[in-house]
Amino acid sequence: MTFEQMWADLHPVGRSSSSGGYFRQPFSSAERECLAWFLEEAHRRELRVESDGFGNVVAWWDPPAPSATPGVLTGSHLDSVLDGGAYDGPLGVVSSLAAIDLMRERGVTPTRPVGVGAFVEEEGSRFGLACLGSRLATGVMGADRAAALTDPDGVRLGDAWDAAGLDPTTGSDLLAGVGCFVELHVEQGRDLVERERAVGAASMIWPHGRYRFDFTGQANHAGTTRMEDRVDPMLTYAATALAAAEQAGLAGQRATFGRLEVAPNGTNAIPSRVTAWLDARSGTDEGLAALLATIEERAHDRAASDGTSLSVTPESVSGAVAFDDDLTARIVAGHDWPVIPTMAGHDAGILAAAGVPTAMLFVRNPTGISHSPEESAPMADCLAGVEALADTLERLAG
Ligand code: HGY
Ligand code: MN
Ligand code: MN
Repeated sequence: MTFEQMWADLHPVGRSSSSGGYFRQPFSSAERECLAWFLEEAHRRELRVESDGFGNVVAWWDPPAPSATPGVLTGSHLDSVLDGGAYDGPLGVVSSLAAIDLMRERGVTPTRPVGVGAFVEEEGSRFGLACLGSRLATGVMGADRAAALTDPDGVRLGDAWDAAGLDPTTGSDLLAGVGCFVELHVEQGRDLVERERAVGAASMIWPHGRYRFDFTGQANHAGTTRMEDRVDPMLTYAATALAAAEQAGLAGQRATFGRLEVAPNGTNAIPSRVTAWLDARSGTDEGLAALLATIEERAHDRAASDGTSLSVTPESVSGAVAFDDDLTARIVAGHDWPVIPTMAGHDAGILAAAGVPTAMLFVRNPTGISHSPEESAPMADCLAGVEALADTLERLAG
């Protein structure tokens, strides 16, 4: 099964016929189909499959004789954002399987286990918390807190686990035998394009967070309420979104309101409530804290003049992550792969923060577009990524 064949097999799964984007939310039929595909490919390669009570899976290629050295984990995730691209996540999983095939063709025998992982709900597109599977597997998030998370339809994660036949009380042992992690990912910017390189490695992940802004006002008639009599939370939200973009732009940071809920959501009514989620990112932890403080201050100022009220709740905040310098140096030695920062979050960041020596490889994305149906990577660059990953795994486990 070549990379191209595996890619073609996954291509239709969860793909919208109107946008061409992907809807592979955790525990949806599309995401379960991706997982079934993964298990089948693991089986075809006679890999030993381990799973945990949360939905994470690792397929191991074991050395012929048991090894005392902990394994090398690779892989990524199979879920997508809403209407996402084909590459964010699956590229790392498919490339990992193809890299094992390539190593076998090269006659490599592993001296320590090599695992291909698929972490569940990396995007937080259903239950709101990014890197949920890796947070649970590392223990930085407890199963009880996670079980209470709800999706936009009010379904609890605990019930979604039940429906998927998972038992979260069994916890996770998946990372017990992991000595290091290397995640391959499509690049989500144009750094490699500008450097004219097909493959790069990661230096660090920017600090980032998700914050819920609840704006409350007074529902009223859109026609009969004079403009000066309104208590309109939409205006407070709108001014906050503009202030966030302005502030992030001034400081070379990122601020995005990409999700909104409006009550009652009627064309001819002033809303009673607007809930908006801010995704904020910055090069330093202090920068992120300052960005959030400024946005909150501007939001409160505007709320005071609109007569609305506002509360801000952090839903997940991840500090700066520096990848393992020694591991990265070992991987890039002798190659022309630049080492670049990323502003995107990854399971690799969670494992790195939990003390697992971790590195990342990126594959060039010609437009830099990601979290969109337009996300892409040329086949030649994907195959260069497979080779880079096979070289890396061979160096670490050959
Ligand atoms: O949102 C992110 O940064 C990542 O792609 N999950
Ligand atoms: Mn993503
Ligand atoms: Mn990803």
